[in-house]
Amino acid sequence: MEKYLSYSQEVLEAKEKGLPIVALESTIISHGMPYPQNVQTAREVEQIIRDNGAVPATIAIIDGKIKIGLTDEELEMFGNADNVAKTSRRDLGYLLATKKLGATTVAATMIAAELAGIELFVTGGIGGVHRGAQNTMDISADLEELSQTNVAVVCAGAKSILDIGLTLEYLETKGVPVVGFGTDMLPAFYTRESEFSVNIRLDSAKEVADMMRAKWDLGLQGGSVIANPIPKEEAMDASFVNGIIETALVEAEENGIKGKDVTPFLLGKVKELTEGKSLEANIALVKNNARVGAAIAVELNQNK
Ligand code: PSU
Ligand code: MN
Repeated sequence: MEKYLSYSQEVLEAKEKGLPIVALESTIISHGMPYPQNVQTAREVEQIIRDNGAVPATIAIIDGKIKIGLTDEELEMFGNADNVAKTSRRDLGYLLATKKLGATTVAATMIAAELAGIELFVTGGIGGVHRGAQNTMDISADLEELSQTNVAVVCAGAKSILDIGLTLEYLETKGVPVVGFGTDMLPAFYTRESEFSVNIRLDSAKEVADMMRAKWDLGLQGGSVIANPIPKEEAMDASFVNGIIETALVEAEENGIKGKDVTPFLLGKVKELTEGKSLEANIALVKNNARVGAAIAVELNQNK
């Protein structure tokens, strides 16, 4: 793997010392948030992870290597450059071979984290089954990855640009545990609740780590969705944000947006139509996930 993996100094030292490590994705930086809030958030999230006893490893594809841990200049580059490819499972080989810049999605970050021996990954939102997927077949590769790659993913639930019910059905079929962290209801990213309940509720980092360890000890492949609700003060009004999402979906349809461009288009539209309120919520929930994720990584390091 040395041919393809390259660690930052900080992550390398953490590995040598056996410290808990938290993986972070780079698509959220390059395609999920605008500049400069993307870079600032990425830095703050890394610091929150350090402050909570773990070591951050932001993952991206640079110059034929999967980088595990980015320098400050690299973070800046990913936040600012326009030649960065959104990278999922299918793209990894191509981008490494051609030495292009790639920002890793949840799926690709999970693959990289597993290769690097990292068991926990923090992000904002995962991809899922899109509304209308009965016809479009637009189902994120993130869901397949969750079923086969051994990394626990902390997120703020599934957002209603997706069909949340079908996303849960898909995860159930694939045997992926969906955990409500301190909640009985699946959070819907911008809001603390959706109309869907989870069937596993856990209230502490240790309980999550013990669940993952038992699953992996049994040899059951795959990760889990640890759904952590956005903090109360930052949550958006459900009918307001859902109305805006409906508008964004219509615009995506009218503009013929397809494939990997769908999710970034919808996120951008929602940000525009909420006049930035969705971006504030997004930043707050990622930071909140970083706190919870670091705590779980610490526990996973103890029950190895
Ligand atoms: N949801 C968000 N922000 C994001 C993404 C999803 O709230 O940045 C990104 C993640 O990288 C996720 C990807 O893995 O979008 C899913 O893309 P797709 O739906 O094309 O699989
Ligand atoms: Mn898709």
